Amino acid sequence: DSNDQPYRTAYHFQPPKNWINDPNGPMRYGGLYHLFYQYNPKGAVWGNIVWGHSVSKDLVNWTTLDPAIFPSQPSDINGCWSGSTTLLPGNKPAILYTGIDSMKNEVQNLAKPKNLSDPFLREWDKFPQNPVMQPTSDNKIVPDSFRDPTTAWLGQDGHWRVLVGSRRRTRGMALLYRSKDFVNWVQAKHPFYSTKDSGMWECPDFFPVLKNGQLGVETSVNGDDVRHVLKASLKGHDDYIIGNYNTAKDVFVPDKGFDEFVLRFDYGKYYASKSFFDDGKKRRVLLGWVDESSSEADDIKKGWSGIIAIPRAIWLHRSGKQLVQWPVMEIEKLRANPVSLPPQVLKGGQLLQINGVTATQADVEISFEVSKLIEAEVLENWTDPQILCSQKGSSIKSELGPFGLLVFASEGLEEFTSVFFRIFKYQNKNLVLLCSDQSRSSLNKDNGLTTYGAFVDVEPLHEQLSLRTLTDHSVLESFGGEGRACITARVYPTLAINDKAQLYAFNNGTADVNITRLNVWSMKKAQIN
Ligand code: DQQ
Repeated sequence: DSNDQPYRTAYHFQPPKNWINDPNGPMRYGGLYHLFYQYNPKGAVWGNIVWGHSVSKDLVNWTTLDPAIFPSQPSDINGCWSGSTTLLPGNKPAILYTGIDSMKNEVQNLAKPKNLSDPFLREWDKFPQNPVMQPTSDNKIVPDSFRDPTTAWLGQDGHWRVLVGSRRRTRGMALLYRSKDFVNWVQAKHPFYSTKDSGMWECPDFFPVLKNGQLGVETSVNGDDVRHVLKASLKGHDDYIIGNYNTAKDVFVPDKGFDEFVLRFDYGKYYASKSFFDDGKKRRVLLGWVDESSSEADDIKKGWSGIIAIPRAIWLHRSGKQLVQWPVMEIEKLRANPVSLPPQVLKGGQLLQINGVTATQADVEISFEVSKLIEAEVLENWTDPQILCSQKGSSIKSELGPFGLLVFASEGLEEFTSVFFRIFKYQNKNLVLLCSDQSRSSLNKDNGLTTYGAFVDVEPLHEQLSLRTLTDHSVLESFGGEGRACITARVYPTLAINDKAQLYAFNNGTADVNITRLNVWSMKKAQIN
């Protein structure tokens, strides 16, 4: 009941109880979405890892099935870690996953559905000769840094390719393997791509995006109308590089000046994500893990840990310089009781309460227009947007900003989480910062209260500043600039829970700003489990 479980989410995916981390092998098969995930059947902390399994018709409502992959062979007896699905010719799914073998080495294993006519694909047969890739005395692979195979793609020669995350000392990399039959895999001579000091690459992902438009393409597609994205999960963040995939040479060529990871899917808490091509709606969908920020003791008390972020459609921004992410449209089915406020001025120092919504479970869209850009605070230099946001929280005034939303706010504002913009002049250009400030989110200081920040590549002279924030009891996902900057955060208010939470728009800057659009919906509970 929600009084005992004020932090349990109402429309974010999580299993009935226990620990989850990485989403694994998402796919659409026979019109049904499958989601597997790193799952501990025995408790709310990481351990005893198996592949949990849930299915959905719409990426919103989910049914939980029995775990699909669990330790049973010498090659996975110490754990069934992350991996992917690939649809083989004839629409036959195959799983590649990392097993922790009896020597505690990381190896890659293959599994196929026992019965293809079971729409739920409940049972999986492991290839008896597993593993299909492993560290040997001559391939120089570090046995504890060889994991998380990607979805495979077909090359020009009709052979399969797959990437596996790895490292050599501190140099992080994706190793390339090729196979004719999906069973015998041969390691390529050179790593597919690597970067200095990035450390172990977890959960790599490699996929094409169309140069134009929002549709997605199947993972093996290449050609003049696509670019390629290489993502790795690095020390708590999912970072990516955009480039071209030269099929003939089998190499990834990043854009000039962008050969390191400078772009990030989400500037908050979001990790080990995985994308898949949805052949129903012809889009690429991204799923990511959102860890708790609470203490382990609190996780054990509530009996669960970890959620999956709302699935996001993902495509290349028309600038070609970054990706755009937007919650899948199906989530809008949960919108109820719309509240719209007319366009209005939000004065410097003003706090505007938005009534009539279930603030703990809401979808909020707000857009701002600023006029006096001349007044923006001049920034001499900066290093990291997160540090800027930490130094300049929601109560630090400047000329233009902070303005945005207070979510999960208690009646006397003892607790609130703020998501806001701040505009700077930097080298004579306008620089837009989006912050998610959790520092005042809870009176319980045992929780992580880290502030997050990102720059949004919008020109506020020509465009409105838009923000969409989804709130769900202990999570907020914010999308700035129509999905050009995303920040996800976890919060555990003690007062602003259930029907006690309030929602506001605020402007703590000295200059007035215009609210051009403000639409809010209470979100219905999804049917999960
Ligand atoms: N989680 C899995 C690994 C992966 C890590 C283990 C990333 O396969 O590298 O649960 O969160």
